[in-house]
Amino acid sequence: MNNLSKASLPTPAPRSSRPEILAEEIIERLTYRIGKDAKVAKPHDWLTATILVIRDRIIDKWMESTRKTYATGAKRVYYLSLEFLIGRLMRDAVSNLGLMEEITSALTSLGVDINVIAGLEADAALGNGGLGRLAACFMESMATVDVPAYGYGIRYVHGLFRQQMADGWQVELPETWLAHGNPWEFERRESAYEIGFGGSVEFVAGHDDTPRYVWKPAERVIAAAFDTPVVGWRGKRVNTLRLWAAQPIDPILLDAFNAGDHIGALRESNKAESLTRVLYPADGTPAGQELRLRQEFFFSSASLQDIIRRHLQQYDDLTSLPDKVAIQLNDTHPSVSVAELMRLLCDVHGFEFDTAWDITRKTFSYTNHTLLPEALESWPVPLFERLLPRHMQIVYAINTKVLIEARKERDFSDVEIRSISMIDETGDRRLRMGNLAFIGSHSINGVSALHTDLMKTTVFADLHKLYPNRINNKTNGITPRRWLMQCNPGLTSLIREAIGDDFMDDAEKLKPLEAFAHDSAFQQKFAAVKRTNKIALSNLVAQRMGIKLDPNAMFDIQIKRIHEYKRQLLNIIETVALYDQIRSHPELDWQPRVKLFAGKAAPSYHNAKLIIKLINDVSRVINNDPSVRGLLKVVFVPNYNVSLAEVMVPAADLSEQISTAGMEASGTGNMKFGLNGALTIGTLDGANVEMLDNVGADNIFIFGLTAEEVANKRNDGHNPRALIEGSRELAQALAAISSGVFSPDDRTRYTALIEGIYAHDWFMVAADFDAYADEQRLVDKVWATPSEWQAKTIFNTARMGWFSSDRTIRQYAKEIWRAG
Ligand code: B1H
Repeated sequence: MNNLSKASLPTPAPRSSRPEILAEEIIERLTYRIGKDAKVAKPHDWLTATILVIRDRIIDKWMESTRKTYATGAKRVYYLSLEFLIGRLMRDAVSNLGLMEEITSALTSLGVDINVIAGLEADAALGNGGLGRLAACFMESMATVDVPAYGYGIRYVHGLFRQQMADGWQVELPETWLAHGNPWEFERRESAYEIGFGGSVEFVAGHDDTPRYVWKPAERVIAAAFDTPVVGWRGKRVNTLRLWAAQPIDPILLDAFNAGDHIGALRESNKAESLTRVLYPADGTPAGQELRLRQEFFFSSASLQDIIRRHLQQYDDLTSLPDKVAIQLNDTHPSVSVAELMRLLCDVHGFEFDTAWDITRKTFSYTNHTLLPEALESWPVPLFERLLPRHMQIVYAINTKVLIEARKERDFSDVEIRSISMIDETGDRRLRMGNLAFIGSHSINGVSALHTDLMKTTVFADLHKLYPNRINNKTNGITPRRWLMQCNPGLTSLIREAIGDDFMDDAEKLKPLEAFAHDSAFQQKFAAVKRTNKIALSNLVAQRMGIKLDPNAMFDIQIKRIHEYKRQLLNIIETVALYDQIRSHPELDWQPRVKLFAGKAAPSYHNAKLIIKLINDVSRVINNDPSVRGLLKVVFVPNYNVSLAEVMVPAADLSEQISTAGMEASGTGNMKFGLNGALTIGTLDGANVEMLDNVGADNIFIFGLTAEEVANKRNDGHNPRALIEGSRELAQALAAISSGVFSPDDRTRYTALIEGIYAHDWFMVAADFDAYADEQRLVDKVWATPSEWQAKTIFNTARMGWFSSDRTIRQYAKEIWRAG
């Protein structure tokens, strides 16, 4: 078709937002797309039909956004992440389009309750925890602040496992978010790329005699694109989340099939598809298996091929890549991209090594999310070389360049050279993905001020010395649309009544709420909203677990992945100590509390799973002990996910952010709670430090060792046994747990876990116990004076606006991407 006839194509009429029209369209989709008569349609059919109608409203803006990026020649940002923890999308899309009232009334006119169908939408759990949820918040904020951006990831058929409890133990079940289809996505059959693995590298003399290397992979699969539109606030811009699915080159080997080998005929096909079948549930401890490296390369290569194709289509020349493209690596998971871009530039597009290297470094930037040594990815060199022989060569070539520069020009010592090398030689040779990402990027950022400082003095100390201008900080944020406006409509209305709507476009405009902190009428309204949210959570707990909660009690919540450094163990030990005190001093004025926990443990993480069992064991004993008189309850809510967080966060009075200082890179749950008016009890770790700066020392409960003190203690020797013997409450709680008071069916179940605290206390549970317990009693004291508690609560909501991911994204755009 020529352009003339294209220009005269009819354009679709703009979509109406009148409820009558919306209702008509929902019926139309139900009938003609889903093939269901409204009279017999199931709730799921209504959900799909409604999403299809909403999707149409998004498409117009989507195309408009794409056209604008082309027309203005704007720089595009590509966010490469192995995880996008999206959750449900319907409420997000409707609310960002400003159609909540219209859609609700359209559905009501059809006899459908929007809350019922919204609750049926599958939770897209293509991520483990904070890192994946951050990527999802960033996608929404990039659309909101009008940055032309694409998210690239994997379309896992099975997201993070469903967690069930069997006798208090975690059991993992497969998650099937695509079971009812996915009405949000568009399969782009035209955007498919070949991805190779294995094989060999051949050397060919180019036409002008320059050496050329050609990778001849032994295996190949197809990467097929699935696009989901991401709508920004007020529908300003719609960006694309492009997820790759692996497909076989030959769907079936017909010869084998016809010869009677029906299984063998599908072997290749199954193997290809298994590549993107499941998300690794590692979180913090890298999976380390070949399939994971294959996933990393698969999505990196597909994304880069797509980026290059789009760039060449518009600009014709890859020299301008860094001016028009910024690629952000979300942790090291996509860092093989550095070598893959080098390969594409040199081997496919004919660039000289040095020119390609210059383009590469100017294009990439890398975000580090953890300092835990066991969490830093590295691959055995033989594995990497077998799977990606050409990339291995490129890595060695880059390493040579960097090490020679360090040695010859900068006179680095052997020790320093060893630590900047991409090859770790301390044991079996391994490729350090963090060093590859660092060396291949012009910007390396941490995710909180403290974490960034620690990066400079720990893992990346020597690389920082070599490249002193590259490390910078971008403190994490959360989207206030999902984490205030959508999850807490009651609080949102109350704030609008008090200070107007400005905060809805700029979360830092929550500040004027400060003026109401001591206003007792406003305090009461604020408390009433919290109470309503607590009742909603109580109903959920009653329905799912049959446990009755008192909404007048303090809801003290710790929700996050189960990890020793996050110290759910400290929380539950303190709970046991409190239980002992309540029973021995019934005459004291105890404040009723509900301790709520939720979170998943990596399936292979023994101690994390044991901690879940311990929480459930303690819960059973305390909840059934009449001498507690309802003053204390302990609840572990199963299957924590984004949707559950949306109910728990607005219902919290107290937020537990108690990681061992220096170990939580940022945390983002801490921000969600603060924004919704929970008070934080926490250590000086991650973004808690900046929360303290923002909300003020009077409005947060900080306790425990600092990161520096933890490091000193670990270096100088820490004697937990002596410490425990000096702390009566701690010693008794530990003895009770260790001796089987909570596990009469297996009295030694927790002996080894507790012995770890006596023996080395790596996570400083004993070291911080007294400070934590004392701080908890201070929390009780403040809680006992509701006007005091309420004032602090309001200050938290008023002062958390800085933690909007819009602020974070603006900083990335200005200081790293130079885009938007
Ligand atoms: C964070 C991870 C992570 N840091 C490895 N690192 C993974 C590491 O599957 N893996 O191999 C998965 C995830 N996740 C978190 O990132 C930090 O612990 C949080 O403190 C931080 O808030 C979050 C977002 O920056």
